[in-house]
Amino acid sequence: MSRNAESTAFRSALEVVRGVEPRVAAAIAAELADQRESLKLIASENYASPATLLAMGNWFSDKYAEGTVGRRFYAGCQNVDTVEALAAEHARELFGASHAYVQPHSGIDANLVAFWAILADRVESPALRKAQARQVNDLTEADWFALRRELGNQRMLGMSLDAGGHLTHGFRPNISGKMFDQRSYGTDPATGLIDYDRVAEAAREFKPLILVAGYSAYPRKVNFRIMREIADSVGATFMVDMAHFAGLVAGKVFTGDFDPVPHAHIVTTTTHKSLRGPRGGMVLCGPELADQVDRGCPMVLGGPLPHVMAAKAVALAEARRPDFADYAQRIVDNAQALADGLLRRGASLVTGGTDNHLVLIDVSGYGLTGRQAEQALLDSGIVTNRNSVPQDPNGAWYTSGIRIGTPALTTRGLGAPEMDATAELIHTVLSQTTPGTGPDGAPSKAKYVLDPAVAESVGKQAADLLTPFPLYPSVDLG
Ligand code: DSN
Repeated sequence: MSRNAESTAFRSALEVVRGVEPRVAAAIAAELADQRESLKLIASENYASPATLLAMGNWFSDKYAEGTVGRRFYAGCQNVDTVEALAAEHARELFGASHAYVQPHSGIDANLVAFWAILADRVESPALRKAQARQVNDLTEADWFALRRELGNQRMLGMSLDAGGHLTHGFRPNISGKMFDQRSYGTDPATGLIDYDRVAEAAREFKPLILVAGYSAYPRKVNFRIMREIADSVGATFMVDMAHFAGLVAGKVFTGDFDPVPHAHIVTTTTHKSLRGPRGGMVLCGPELADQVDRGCPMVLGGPLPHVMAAKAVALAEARRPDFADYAQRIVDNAQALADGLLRRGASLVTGGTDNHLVLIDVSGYGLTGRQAEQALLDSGIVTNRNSVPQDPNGAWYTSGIRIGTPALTTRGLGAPEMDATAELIHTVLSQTTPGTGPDGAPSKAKYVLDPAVAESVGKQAADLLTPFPLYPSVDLG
C-alpha cells in the first residue's frame, strides 16, 4: 500500500469530519500528534495498522446484526455475515481453535459471554434446561425463581487482583465478584510466582465451577497444562483470559504448556492489546460450548459492531503473516531488555524480571507510591500506569507499582538499545522524585516533588529516542 493512499485516506476522512464538527477533527489529529510524541509504555495498548483503522470507518456501523452468521434477527446481513465469518475463520486458523466468536465489544463482554456459556452448560437446573429448549412459556414463576437461585452463587476461583489477576475474574467491585461465590489464588510471597500446589489446594477446598487463569499484571508465563490438570481434578471448567498475551500466543512465542488454546475449555481475549487489532473482544472454544457462546448476542451483548468485526478480520489476517511472529518475539525481547536495564540500575521488579510483554516495578524501593511515580513519569513524557503489587500496602488506588509493557514501542520499531535508554530515563525520574506533603504538611500518597528541569530534560531525551521510529510513517496529515 502506498504512503500516498494512506495519507490521502486519513486526510480526506478528517476533511469530511471537519466540515461538520471541526473540533472533533482537531481532537482526532491531536490524538495522533500526542501518540507520536509520547513514550507509550502502557502494557495493554498498541497501535493498530492503518488498514485495521480504516476498516472501522464505514457503513457497517449502520447495520444491526443480532444473532450469528446465517441466523440473524434482522434482514440484509449478508455482508456482515461475510466479515464476521472471515474474522472467525482467521481466528480459528491463527489460534488452532475449533470455534471462534468475534462479536464481544470488549474483554469484559467476552468474559461475560464465557461465564454465561459455562453456567448454561454446567448448572444442573431443570428450569434452565426448559428455558434452553425454548419452552419458556412452560416455566412457572416458581421455575424462574429456582432458575435464578440455581444459577446464582456458583463458584469461581481466579487469580487475585493484587497478584496480577483481572477485575473480571471475580474481584468484588466487578459484576463477576457479585455473580459468583469467588475465591482467589495469589502468588508465592518469596518469589512472586504462581504456586501451582497452592492453586490445587485451593481448588480442592473450594471446588469451583470455573477455574480462571490469565492476568493483566503478572510478568511471567502460566503453565496451562498444569492448570487444566487442577481443573480436571475437581471437575471445574477451565477458562483462560489471554487478553494481555494473545499476541504472544498468535506469534507462537507461547507454545506447548504455555499456549492456553489446547488446554482450556474456553479462552477469552481482547483484540487490541498485544494482538494489535481494533478495540474489542473474542471467545474461542471447542464444540461443547460453541452453541452457548454463539448465543452471546442478544443473550449477553448488545448489537454486534460489524465495522469492528471487519477490522478484526483485517487485524487477524495481519497476525497470520510470518512477520507477526517476529513482532511477537521482539515484544518479549524488548521487555527483557527493559527489565535487565532496570535491574542493573537497582530497581526492584516483581518476580525479578519478565518472560512476557510486561514488567512490574515495585516503586516502594524508590520511596514512592505508584501514583506519585506514574505522575512524575508522565511529567517527563513517559506514559505508564500505576498498578498494585502482591500484598500491596497502598491498596488499589495509590498502589506501590508501575506496570510497563512493550507491545506499542515494539510496533514503532524500538529495540534493545532503546529499551536500555528507556530504563535509564525511568530510573532517572524515579530516583529524583521524592514524596510530597499535603496542605497540612502531612505525608501525601499522591503529591511528589520532581525538579521541572529533570522532567524537561528526560522528556526531551524521550522525544529524541522516538525520532528515528516515527509512528504511522505512512500517514502525513499535512
Ligand atoms: N484495562 C486493561 C489493562 O490495562 O490491563 C485490562 O482490562
